Amino acid sequence: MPENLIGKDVIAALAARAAGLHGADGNPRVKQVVNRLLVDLMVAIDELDISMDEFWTGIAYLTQAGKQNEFGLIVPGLVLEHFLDLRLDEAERRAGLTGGTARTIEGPLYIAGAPLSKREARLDDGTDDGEVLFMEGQVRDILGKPISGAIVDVWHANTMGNYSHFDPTQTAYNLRRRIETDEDGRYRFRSIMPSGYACPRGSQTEKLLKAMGRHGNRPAHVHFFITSPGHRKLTTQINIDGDKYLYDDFAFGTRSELIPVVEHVAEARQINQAGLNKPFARIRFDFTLTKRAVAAPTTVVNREHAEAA
Ligand code: MBD
Ligand code: FE
Repeated sequence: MPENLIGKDVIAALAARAAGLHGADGNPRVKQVVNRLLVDLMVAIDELDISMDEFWTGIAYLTQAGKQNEFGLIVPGLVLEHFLDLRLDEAERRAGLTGGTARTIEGPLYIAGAPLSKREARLDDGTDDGEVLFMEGQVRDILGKPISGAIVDVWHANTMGNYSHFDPTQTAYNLRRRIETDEDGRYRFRSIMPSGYACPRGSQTEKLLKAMGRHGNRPAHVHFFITSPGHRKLTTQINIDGDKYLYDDFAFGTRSELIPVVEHVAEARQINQAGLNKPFARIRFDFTLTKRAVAAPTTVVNREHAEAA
């Protein structure tokens, strides 16, 4: 069939009717968004000459993706979560909000309610024989003043690239903690070096990426939410330097400001001092929060988050 079978005016009229634009009832914002998306979709179908089979293949794909709870994975894989970050970055820049630690995507694997402790925590349950990782730093405001009582909510994968809760073989809240900074704004934790995540074999996400000629791997990383009253919530990650996928992240989350130096400590005295009997890794990373501001869109995102049983 030839493309462009339907006039743009006809498409506009159909979308307006389907989105209820002619009535006063319903939610105006939903109507506005649905109308626009319908117009764009019908124009795409018409201009790309999308066949009935192609269309229904797409619907079957999305139906299965929903059943398997994969939209949270498809969104970053199709760069949309990073795109939302870029928009927020630009809105902040225009509002004159600068100087904070770079944000990057939350991803789909956060769960709420991790154990809370003061100043320090151990994240791993001791069952994963990965390289021991000590990470520490300070949370400060943009003037350099330490922020005490900030919450560092940290989560990461194990040496298989899997996250507790989503991986039923791990204990509840393994590699997930909330740490309250001390009087000097400091936090510190012991954990294990994570491995990069890979989209599940046979998943809808993997099928889509394959069809694009892409892979579904992320470099090793550690996620953070940093919160403090009076400051903007920061959602970010650090990436582990040297990872093969450092600049080839399927989720587009890597930012050059978020790749700290990883010290590999092999000196006997330091190993002893750390209470260990083998070499370990150390990362120092400070977070800078900007002040809460009315001029910029909020950084608090209301997303559905599971909680461990
Ligand atoms: C992850 O661990 C992640 O951080 C993202 C963004 C997507 C999939 C898995
Ligand atoms: Fe992750």
